Amino acid sequence: MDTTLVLLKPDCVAGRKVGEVVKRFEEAGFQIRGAKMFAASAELLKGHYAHLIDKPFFPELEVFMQSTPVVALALAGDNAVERVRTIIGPTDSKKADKGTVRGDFGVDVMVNIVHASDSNENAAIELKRFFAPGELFDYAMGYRTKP
Ligand code: DAT
Ligand code: MG
Repeated sequence: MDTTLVLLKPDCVAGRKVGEVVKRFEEAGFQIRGAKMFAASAELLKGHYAHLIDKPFFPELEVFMQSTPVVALALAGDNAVERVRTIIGPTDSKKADKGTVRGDFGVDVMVNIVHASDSNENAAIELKRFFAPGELFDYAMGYRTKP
């Protein structure tokens, strides 16, 4: 079991797709270990998008990412990084297949509904960036649930 970091971006929140996107992850078998809504600070975004700071689109990305609060999720499952990236589809929503999150709900390369970690190494870094240790849960699942 691995854990990956997902961010539901402002177009997801403003477009009221949070439930639909979380539903897809849960139906794929992922367990939520952490969830929180917050306003992304400029400092946080500079860390999260450090590899993009010099790109011409970075100022616009920063404005977009601060246009509503965002929702961070820590999702656990087998091969979580790769499987979550498959569920969301490629970065450019216009190139994403129907049936993927970005293909169904994204607009373009920036307005693309969701972020997900791209490696286990980055997942560990990003989980630390968005969740304090006490905000990530490991819990038993022994209680009966409806199948
Ligand atoms: P991904 O989110 O699929 O991991 P990435 O790490 O290459 O993609 O880029 C991070 C985010 O930066 C992406 O979700 C949206 C934004 N972005 C990337 N390329 C862009 C571009 N050409 N124009 C505008 N925003 C872009
Ligand atoms: Mg990325």
